[in-house]
Amino acid sequence: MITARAHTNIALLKYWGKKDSELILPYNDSISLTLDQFYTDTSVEFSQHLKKDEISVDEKPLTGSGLTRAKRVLDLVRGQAQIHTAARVYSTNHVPTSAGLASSASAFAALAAASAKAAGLTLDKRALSILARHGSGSASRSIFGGFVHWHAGTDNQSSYAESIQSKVDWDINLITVLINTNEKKVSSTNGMQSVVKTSPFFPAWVKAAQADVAPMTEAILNKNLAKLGTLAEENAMRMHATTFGADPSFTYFQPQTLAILNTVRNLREQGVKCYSTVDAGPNVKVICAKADNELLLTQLAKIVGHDALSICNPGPGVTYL
Ligand code: 2P0
Repeated sequence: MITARAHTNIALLKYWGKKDSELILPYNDSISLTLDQFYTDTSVEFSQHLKKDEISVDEKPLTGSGLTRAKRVLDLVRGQAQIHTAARVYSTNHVPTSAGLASSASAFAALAAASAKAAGLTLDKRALSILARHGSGSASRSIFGGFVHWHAGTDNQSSYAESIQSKVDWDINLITVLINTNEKKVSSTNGMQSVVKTSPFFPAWVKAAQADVAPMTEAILNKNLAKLGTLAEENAMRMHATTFGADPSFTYFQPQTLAILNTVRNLREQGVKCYSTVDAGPNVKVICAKADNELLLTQLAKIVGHDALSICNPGPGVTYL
């Protein structure tokens, strides 16, 4: 039995739209920060005693599209290792819903790493990233720690993530602001599909996101929080603009999302280096320096209360336990 641990990540330049939904090839490159604290542990063994794959997540049998995607990853591993045995998979998410973060990135990164090793494969991180991508696009990035760049690529082999800066030795962290834990009405997979098909803003989104890859990489390497945060906030707003333009129009924003975005902008006008990003849901992540955490926690708590806030630091890539 092999166990791997992978952490969640937050995209600073987002993945939003598939050019190929079988291979999960995105339209544009994305850049993320892997977080500490929130992770998934996944154990895998291939056994001749099993008739079919047995997969449980948090002690419940996996079903639906999660099961289809997990089997896709296991089938790829079996193909590469030239084995035909079924697998037993136990996965535990340490991603509290109270943080408002998704667990698919950490889950599929941990599954890719654990299943490859359990099948006797020795894959480098690029190959693991390609494998994880078949489970969930954002999982390709969780193979690596710190700041990570997922190259959109044009085919299976050219669409992978790599490290920009694995050890983050400068002052940047993130405050997660939980607004709603209810399951969202439009999943990311369906949301991006609708936007690709119907939003006239989609091509402009892809162009703007791709144009920001070089400046974002430079901001990271120069440890420039203001530049990084500005680019990340602009990128998030452009991603959400595509949803307003879709037919039918939709949004992940809720009233409190806008209240937090406004507070962050107001504080920035007063000189605090803080920037918002929002994924496919109502929750906000505020990018800031540790030195400003106290002030931000106080101001944000006025809107959502202290229990809705938690601090995340840069975290490591996938490891074996
Ligand atoms: C991201 N998101 O870059 C973007 C920003 C949501 C908004 O990756 O269909 O769960 O499994 O490839 O990876 C969420 O999408 O989508 C996501 P699939 P995934 O983090």
